[in-house]
This record gives sequence, structure tokens and C-alpha cells, in this order.
Amino acid sequence: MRINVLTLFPEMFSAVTGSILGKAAEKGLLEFNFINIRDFSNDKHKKADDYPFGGGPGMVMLADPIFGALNSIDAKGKKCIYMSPRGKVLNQTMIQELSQEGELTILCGHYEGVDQRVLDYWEMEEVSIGDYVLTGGELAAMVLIDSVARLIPGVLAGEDSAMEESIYSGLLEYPQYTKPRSYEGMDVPEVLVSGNHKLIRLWKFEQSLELTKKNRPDLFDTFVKNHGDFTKDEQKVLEKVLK
Ligand code: 6GU
Repeated sequence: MRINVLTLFPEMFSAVTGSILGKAAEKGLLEFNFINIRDFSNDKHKKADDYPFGGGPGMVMLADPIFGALNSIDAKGKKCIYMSPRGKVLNQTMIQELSQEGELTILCGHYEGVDQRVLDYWEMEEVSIGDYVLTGGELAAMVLIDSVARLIPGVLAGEDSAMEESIYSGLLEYPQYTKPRSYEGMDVPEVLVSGNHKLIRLWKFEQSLELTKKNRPDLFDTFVKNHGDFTKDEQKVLEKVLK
């Protein structure tokens, strides 16, 4: 997948190119293209923003440098995303759909926003990462890039490790333990070292249910409504958690 990022702060993206995603780029699974919007400013001071027509707080990013940047990568007709707190909130379904694309172009906004004509002409899809406000779209873009890239085959070391995680089943992940079996007086739950795989599976299911009920009652209700295909043992565990 080719990922184009238009930003006023390209240096911020060393956070993604330095890690697992950097390795994936070396392997040719990902190709990053960071574009500094300021490089396309036709102003002698490299100006990239100006005051909003009609007044109001803050500055608005100029259309012209962004048009220049998007034209330079032939973005017309391709998937373009504008990171913005007023966009659709990113979720795993959107992430899965985006991971099927061959090329993504992401515009990071700053100040109060960008000239609306950028969004209209380039048919930008507006995406938010949650109900809070960041100073700019860069951190949000990195969240999107990381979550999409890890679904591309070969990016994660373990082949299907992205598929195993419990957000896919609609429940949160159960607690994990590793060596030593006893640490600071706290022991690993006995069942996990019992060798009884059926009991281990049921314990994990119960822990996932309890955690989801406590932290994400919305997900818990959906899970209970949509799942009818439980074994007798799973049904017992579910009834225990529901009490
Ligand atoms: Cl995409 N941008 C900004 N500036 N703030 C946000 C956001 C995006 N998503 C949540 N908050």
C-alpha cells in the first residue's frame, strides 16, 4: 500500500517510520510519501494559512498549496482522507475497508481547518479518531496509518496475529501472564498452568465477558444480543456473568 501524507510537520512521522511500519516499508509492503504542504506555497514567505472569510477564531489553511501538493501526486479520483474532529469516527470496520486500498492520501489539518474547496474538489472523506480535540491532524493520521497497516498481510510478524485479537469477536481481551509463576506474592491463575485446554478456553471467555461488561457495557450488550451459538459450557459462563 502506498500512503501519501500531506502535512506541515513531516518530521512528526518519524514515530511511524521508525517502528514496525518502517520494517514493513523496507520489505516493500508499505510505501510512505510525506509531502510538506509548505513546499507548494507560491508565497514568498511560504505562507500556508490566512484569516477566515466571515471572521471567527484562528486561521484557515490555504487551498492553493494543498491543490499543488495533491496535483503533484495525481490524487484526483483516488481515496483521499482529511483528518478532522468533525469527521466520521474511525472504527475497526472502517480500518478493515481502508486496508484493502492500494493507495491512501491523508491530509493533516492545522489551525481552525482547511478551505472547504479543498474538501469539495478532492472529494475528501473526513475522519476523526474520537470525541476530543487535538492541535493537529498528524497524531490522528498516525493512529489511522498504524491501525490500517497492521492489517496488511506480512506487516505483523505472526501471520494471523491481527485476526486473533478479541475486538474481532466483539469482546475485550482477557488478562495475560508470563513468567515467573509467582511475582511479588501474586500468582498466575492456577487454571492457566493446569494444562486443561477446555478449562483455559472457558476461563478466557469468562474474563473477556467480565472485562467487557465492566469497561464497555455497549459492546457487552451487542455481544449478548448477537451471539446464539454457544456451547453448553459457554452458556453457563455467560449466565454467571449476566447475574
Ligand atoms: Cl482527526 N484531528 C484533530 N485535530 N483532532 C481530533 C481528530 C482529528 N480526531 C479527534 N480529535
